[in-house]
Amino acid sequence: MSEANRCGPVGLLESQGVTFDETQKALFHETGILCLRGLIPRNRTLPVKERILEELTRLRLRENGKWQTKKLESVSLFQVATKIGQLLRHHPAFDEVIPGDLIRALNVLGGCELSAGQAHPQILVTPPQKAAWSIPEVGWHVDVATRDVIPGIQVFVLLDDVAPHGGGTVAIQGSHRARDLAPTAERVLEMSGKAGDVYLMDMRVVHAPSINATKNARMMLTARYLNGKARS
Ligand SMILES: O=C(O)CCC(=O)C(=O)O
Repeated sequence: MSEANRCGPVGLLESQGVTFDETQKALFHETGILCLRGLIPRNRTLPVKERILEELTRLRLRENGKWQTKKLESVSLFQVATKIGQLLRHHPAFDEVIPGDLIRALNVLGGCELSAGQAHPQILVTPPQKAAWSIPEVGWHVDVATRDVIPGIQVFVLLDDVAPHGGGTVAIQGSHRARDLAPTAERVLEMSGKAGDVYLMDMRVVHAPSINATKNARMMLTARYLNGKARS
């Protein structure tokens, strides 16, 4: 498995804005993915995690701090996060997580003007699944079909620590250039790390949900920023 730690130096949330150095730009163009460790402070991720836990309690997916996942039993392991995402109510705190400075810096990284693809970010939650982790055999996809120019950049924020095999989104490095790359252990990058870490992904990169084989819920937030000039 490709170590997420290898995907780039710590990102900088400077008062004058987020900047990418040449190494980070080269890594993004080569692999289609860039990791910015510790970009977002905990005082932005923690309130969102708390709102999600409240929502899960309202939905009776959690009771007295324990998961109640019986009602999800008919849902495939790889569809659980999508199902929970549909049930969760939006909270304004979700809109406050991704800093404006990062969104502006995406234009530089993508080399084009990007704009939000959705009204609000999407929440990705996977409860512990009591299943063995392996590289997924199903679920690999791209969200847009455009191949010739970068169609957009998807931002993934870890709202809580996500351990390896803890349900983080998996992505095939280099698949923005060659879509048919097989998901081998060397190529597949698991979006794991600490709360506040951010992954940026060229939207041509083939990616998939993965099993959460740990005892902690996977909590991430994602938003897509689209290149208006790209056509599917
Ligand atoms: O991590 C996941 O649950 C899947 C995320 C995904 O496929 C997407 O956001 O397009």
